[in-house]
Amino acid sequence: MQMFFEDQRLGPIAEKVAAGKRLDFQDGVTLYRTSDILGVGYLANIVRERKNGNITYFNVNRHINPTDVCVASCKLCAFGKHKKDPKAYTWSLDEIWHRAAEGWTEAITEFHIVGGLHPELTLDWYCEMLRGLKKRFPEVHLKALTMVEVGYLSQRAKLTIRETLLKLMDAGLDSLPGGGAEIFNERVRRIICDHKIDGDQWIDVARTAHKLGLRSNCTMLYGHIETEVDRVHHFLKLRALQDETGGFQTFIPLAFHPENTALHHVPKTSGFDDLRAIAVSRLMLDNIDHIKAYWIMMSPGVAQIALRFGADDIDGTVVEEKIYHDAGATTSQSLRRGDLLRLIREAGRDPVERDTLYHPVTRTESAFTVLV
Ligand code: V47
Repeated sequence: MQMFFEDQRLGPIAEKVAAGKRLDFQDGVTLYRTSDILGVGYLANIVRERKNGNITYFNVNRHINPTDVCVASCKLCAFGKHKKDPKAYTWSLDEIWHRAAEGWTEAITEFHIVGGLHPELTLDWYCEMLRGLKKRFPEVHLKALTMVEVGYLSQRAKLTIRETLLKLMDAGLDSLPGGGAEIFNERVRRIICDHKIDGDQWIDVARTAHKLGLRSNCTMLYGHIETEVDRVHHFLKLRALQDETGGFQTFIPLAFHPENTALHHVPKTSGFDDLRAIAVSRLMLDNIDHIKAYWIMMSPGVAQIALRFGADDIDGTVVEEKIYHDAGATTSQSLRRGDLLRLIREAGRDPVERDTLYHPVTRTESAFTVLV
């Protein structure tokens, strides 16, 4: 491949990309350290178009956060509250089912349900919540509970991860979101989220879920106290599990938002950091089909540019978002389907509405059907 890069070190990486060869640890570090962001983006775009052509996926979803009460007190988080905090909330099951119905007008295909580690809500309570949602909204996919929540529920119910997941699946769980992975490096993890399951346990929960046939997403939280080396190791761990199970659908790089957290002195990530996170993940995670530019986190404007830097998914309508807005996000809480279509088309990509498992969704005037 005849390419000229501002940074000569990208030449050998470009050769590998052209030949479809796997990049190694050192390549990842080089991609993070070069200032040739256009070169990195160019290479990531080659892989993105090879995997997903000109398509950009989006979905019509609604986030539901049943409680912000959390025993973990992670330094990285502004959402979790102590149960005695006057600002803390926990919705009743009726409230959750009622809120799920708000936003129904746009024919939602996915509920994305995550929350704090509540010391009193039981596994049976979560099962009832899922059962109630499935009964009321049988066509809606329930993408619920991070690996961290599953780990906590299993510990409290004194069940194995497998038994816990089987109960949740029986109640209606369809897949798992990618949160809680943060950074697998234990030194960093002990500082930013020391009461959560460790990195190996996160991987174990994901492995167990995938072996039961559940698909999940995966994430990496960047822009706090981690190094570029920690980030590349994080990618390699996710890539190794994906080689084993093939259960990850989408990777979502998550930029740390410092406001109202114990790490409020850390500067916010820049546009350069956010585009690079998309591009390097696209290049390193060669066995994960999709890279998501989560517009809530990086703003619709930067997410749109990310569609030319490796991302092929822009997330969805969201409707109500708490985790990033508690930590100072200034983006809106929701976008309409038409806004997502416009953003994607303006970036020169072809929008495809998907369900959670990446089947295209077609809409008629009154209803919608999922094409397999
Ligand atoms: O698990 C918490 C992170 C995650 C902060 O799977 C923070 O499709 C930045 O996982 N600054 C939740 N990040 C979000 C998440 C997600 C989002 C969109 C789509 C999907 C998906 C998953 O947000 C948490 C944690 O890793 N987080 N606090 C913060 N202050």
